Formats: sequence, C-alpha cells, structure tokens
Amino acid sequence: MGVMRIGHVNLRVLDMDAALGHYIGVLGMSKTGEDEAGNIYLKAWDEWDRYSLILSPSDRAGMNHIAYKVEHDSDLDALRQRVEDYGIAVEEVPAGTLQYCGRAMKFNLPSGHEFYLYAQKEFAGKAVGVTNPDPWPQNRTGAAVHWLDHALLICELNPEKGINKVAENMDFMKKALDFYLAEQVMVGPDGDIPAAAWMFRSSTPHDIAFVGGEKMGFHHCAFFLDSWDDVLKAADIMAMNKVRIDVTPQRHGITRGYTIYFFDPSGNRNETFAGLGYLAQPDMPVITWTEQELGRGIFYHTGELVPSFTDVYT
Ligand code: M3P
Ligand code: FE
Repeated sequence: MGVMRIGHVNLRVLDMDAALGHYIGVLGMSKTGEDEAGNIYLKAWDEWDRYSLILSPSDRAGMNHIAYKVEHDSDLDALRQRVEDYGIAVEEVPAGTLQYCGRAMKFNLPSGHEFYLYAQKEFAGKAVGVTNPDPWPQNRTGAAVHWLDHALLICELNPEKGINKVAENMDFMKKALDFYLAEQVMVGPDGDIPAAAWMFRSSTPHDIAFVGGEKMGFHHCAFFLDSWDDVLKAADIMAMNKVRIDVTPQRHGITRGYTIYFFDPSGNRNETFAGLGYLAQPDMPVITWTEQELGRGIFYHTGELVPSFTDVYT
C-alpha cells in the first residue's frame, strides 16, 4: 500500500535534561533508546514501534528530518523509482543508519526538508500489550499522549518572486508518494495560490501539512489524545509544569481537531490533536479555505490569526 503513516520526527534540543522533562514528564512519553551521538529515542504508550521521536543535542532548535513508514520493503524500491522519476535524487541508506530501523530511502522534499521512507523499525509493543489489554496504562504519567499524529512544515512562499514550495510539495506528495489532499488554503486576488495543504495516507485528516512562510522550517509536531476532556487536562498539566502555551485549548476549523499549541523548552512547537476530525478517504471532496476565512480555519472560535502563531517557528 506504500506509505502507511508518520514514523518519527528528529528534533534538535538545546538542553537534553529539560527536553526529557518535557517529553517524558509532561507529555508522558517513554525513553526507549539512545546512541553514542547522544540522541535519545522516545515512544508514546499506544505506539508499537520503538520510537516516534528522536531528540538530538544541538545549539539550535528545529527539525533534522521527518520519516514515514511504508508497508512492505518492496515499497521502498517502488517509491524510490517514483521519486527519481519525479526528478528528485534519492540516497539509499543501509539498515541502522536510522537507528533501530532497516534500510531507508533518503531525499529532500521540494521545500528542502529532509525526508526518509523506511519499512522496518524495531518492535517495542504497546504499553497495554495485545492480550486482553486495558484501554490505557495505569502507570501513565503527564498528559499521556497516545501517538505522534502529524507534523506541519513551513515551506517558502513568495508569490512575487514566483516561489511556492507549498504547491511544489503538494504536487510531489500526490504524484510520487500517493498522498491525498484533504484541505487547502487558497490566497491571492483570484484565490488561486495554494498557501497551505493538509495531506493524508491514513484515514485521518492529515499525516503531514505544509504552510507557506518566509523560509523553510518546522512549525509543529502533534500528539494524539482521545477527547476534549483529555485536551483540557493536558493544558492543566502543562500549566502545573510551567510549559509555555502558545494557544490554549480550542478547535481548528481546518481538520476539526481539538488543539493546544505549546513549546518544548528549546522552543520547538508541539500540539495536542484530539478527536477524529473526520474520516478521510481518497474520494473525499477537497475542502478549500479562502484567504478571508483563514482565521476561522485555524482558530474556529475567534476567527483571528495570532501573529506569533504563524511567524514563530524553528
Ligand atoms: C493544524 C492542524 C497553521 C494551521 C495549523 C493547523 C499553522 O496544526 O493540525 O490542523 O496555519
Ligand atoms: Fe497540527
């Protein structure tokens, strides 16, 4: 079936102890590995693969790479061909290059973001097991996020200079990797410039999103929670732990998710994403947001764009 889902993100952090306090203590992830370079590997309780987050020590925040898991090893060769036919160079890296993973295909999205496809990652198992499991683990801590849900990447958009990396990424993801478009934002006097896109391979409204900005970067990665109650409690836990909250709990118009935006101690933005949103299917009509209603698309209740939200990213 090709790409199944988001596999992991690799974020750079300035202070590893502070980062672990955030991702383990506040979000409730578990440490599941480390390597000689000082990278720390983490998973959420309902994930079965060994990790969904790699934290790398660095002196500047941001994302090193993002990786998606394909169903079969043979998908890697098929997709490599498709990506190369599209005109993007692919490097095959041997097993273990991505720690605890099999061979992987590495390339850059048209926007420049480093992207991996892999088929195999060491199995760790869900915290509740698979035999007569409890609905959630009793020993969970913090917000106890269930899994890494999606990431949003900022892509260079400068219509005056004819640069639109959102449009280029949309085209590439669709044609080379068979992603489907769930929602888009169209701007400009004629409403014909794609400025943001939410795309999926699974059945949720997005597995990846692209938003136009001044320069490429990492806007956020989001972790799944079940319900609105869980989102409220997660915000309580963040407040108890003095986490810097960017946007308090509310609803997205786009994707219908229940959200909180907040920062890890290095300034990387995280999100909680709760609710199904809707069942995304390949034949679902694409949802379009106009420039006039963009505020409501992002923050449905106020309908107001918060400048810090769109301008601040790593
Ligand atoms: C989401 C989402 C922006 C919109 C973000 C939307 C950055 O994060 O999960 O639907 O404009
Ligand atoms: Fe999001």
